[in-house]
Amino acid sequence: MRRKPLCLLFLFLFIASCLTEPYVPQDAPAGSPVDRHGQLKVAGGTICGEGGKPAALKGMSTMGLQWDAGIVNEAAFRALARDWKCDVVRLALYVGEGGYANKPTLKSLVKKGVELAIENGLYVIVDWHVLNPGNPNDPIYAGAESFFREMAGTYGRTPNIIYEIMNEPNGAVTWERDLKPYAVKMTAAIRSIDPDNLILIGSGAWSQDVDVAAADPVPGKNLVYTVHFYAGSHGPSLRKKIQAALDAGAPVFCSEWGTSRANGDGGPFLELADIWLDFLAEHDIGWTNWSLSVKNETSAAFMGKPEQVLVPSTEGADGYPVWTPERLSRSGAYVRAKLRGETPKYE
Ligand code: IDC
Repeated sequence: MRRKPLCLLFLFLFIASCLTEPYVPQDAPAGSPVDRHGQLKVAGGTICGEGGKPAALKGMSTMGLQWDAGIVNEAAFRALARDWKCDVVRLALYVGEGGYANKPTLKSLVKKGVELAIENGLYVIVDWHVLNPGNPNDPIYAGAESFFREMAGTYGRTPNIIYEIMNEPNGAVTWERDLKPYAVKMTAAIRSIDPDNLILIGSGAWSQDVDVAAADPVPGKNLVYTVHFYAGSHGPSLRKKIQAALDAGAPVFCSEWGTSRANGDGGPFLELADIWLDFLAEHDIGWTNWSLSVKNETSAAFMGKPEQVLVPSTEGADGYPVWTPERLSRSGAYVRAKLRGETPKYE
């Protein structure tokens, strides 16, 4: 008798999961990144578009959505697509530090971000922002599998979505014992629903141990290893690790980098950023820059009060929203120029 309520609960959960509506894919706007590259895949150790040509996607990452939620708005995504010429936006869903574990409603913000990206023909990285604590197997991250199952079930039929299963593992974790088993579990869960969209996989030491991961890869297709750098803190020795990963045949994507030091502040170190971006371009490695934020730190792309900045209100020449130059930090102006293929100002 006692079991009855439990059975009913399971029945209810089963029916509810069957009712999760998949998002109806729509045609990407003509000329948009998704229109041009189509369904991404890994070929010859590189991320490629549907036609088999390398697709080094570039774009911006949000700040932790629990802090700068306001950036997920229609005008901002239009400005990022049209004026900043982004190919991709990364949605940073912190789990700790007041993120998803405390605030499950952030999931609807992620969905809004994914849908705004789709409407603008952008790729979109759903980043499970493992940071504090540093082990993705920590109980605080217990919701990972159901989160990604839901994302894959809802958006897996679109070519836009890219799953990033762990931002930056760190501390006392090893690839073999902690990270690879987690990646095997998560990729299996996603692949049981979405057979082909890219899955980004972090590594130890804040996603710098890309060489370690590449030497003992996760089985499966369209799996990509992430590397993160901050121009004021990381240089030749990290590039050497990336080179080793590439030499081992692993595809690499830089899902987070900043013009600052690794703490998000200091600098900006724009000449050092140039060296990094040239290196990435040489190897067809795409990137998303940290971050779409108004926080008073060098890596933040904007300046001013959140309510002034996060929704760009000025109409661009062709009627589209843009951020006016005084809203951009030195980092923001530099990265926008790089995204547009222009020569940035360094002062
Ligand atoms: C930083 C933010 C900072 C915030 C901090 C909290 O810039 O405002 O107080 O997180 O954890 C990373 C992380 C990314 C960091 C960023 C800069 O992925 O979350 O953001 N960084 O420190 N790895 C290396 C640097």
